[in-house]
Amino acid sequence: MSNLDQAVLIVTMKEPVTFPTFIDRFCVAAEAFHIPVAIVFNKIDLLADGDIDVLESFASVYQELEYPVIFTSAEKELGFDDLKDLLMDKVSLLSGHSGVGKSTLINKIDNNLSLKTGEISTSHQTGQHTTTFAEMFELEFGGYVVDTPGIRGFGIVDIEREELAGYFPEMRKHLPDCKFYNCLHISEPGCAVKKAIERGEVAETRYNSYLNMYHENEEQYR
Ligand SMILES: Nc1nc2c(ncn2[C@@H]2O[C@H](COP(=O)(O)OP(=O)(O)OP(=O)(O)O)[C@@H](O)[C@H]2O)c(=O)[nH]1
Ligand SMILES: [Mg+2]
Ligand SMILES: [Zn+2]
Repeated sequence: MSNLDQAVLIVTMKEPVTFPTFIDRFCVAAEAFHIPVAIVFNKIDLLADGDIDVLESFASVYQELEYPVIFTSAEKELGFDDLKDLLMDKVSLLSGHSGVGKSTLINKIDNNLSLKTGEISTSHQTGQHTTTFAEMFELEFGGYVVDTPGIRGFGIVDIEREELAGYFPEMRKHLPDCKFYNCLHISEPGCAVKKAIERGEVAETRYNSYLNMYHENEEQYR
């Protein structure tokens, strides 16, 4: 087996909902392991025009971070050229919550494959954990994908509080400018990360994810 070239996170705004914090946790974990991340927004057929605008502005945060971002609908077969370009001749791990359409996307971009897929539960609008173990498949157009079971949530990521901001690339570049070398970017004076947020160079949603992970780690140390 070859090494992994990239981790492709499949996310959906609806059925099921993928929250920004989840995306950022995934990005941080991948940064920690030095695995390149790409983000696929699937099920765009479920979105009304207004939702598409919201999605595009949300997705631009990740595009600015230079993560490849693509938009797909497995249902309507949209964005497949971009998806094939992303996966071609690479070894990719496909990841994301249950029900976002990981297995369906693989089936649809390679007609030789017929992985098991499952309906979304109508009561909870979530997937039903159809894929139960990770498995690698060769793609007819070149490359390999690893289909994986849906991630329920991340446990505590094993990163020291002092190092956490370093795994957010847009925060990382401001760290040398914080007044205190041990700044945690919470309420310290002269914090360069906070200033970057005010200038719009660090997205609020990303900083919220930082805080969320920071506080979770803090509880762990108590
Ligand atoms: N409307 C719509 N439905 C989709 C799309 N992609 C997948 N689905 C549906 O979503 C449901 C779940 O798809 P799966 O491919 O089983 O999802 P999964 O991510 O592999 O889920 P797990 O194996 O449980 O982790 C199925 O009913 C698919 O038909 C899409 O782009 N649009
Ligand atoms: Mg699956
Ligand atoms: Zn700071």
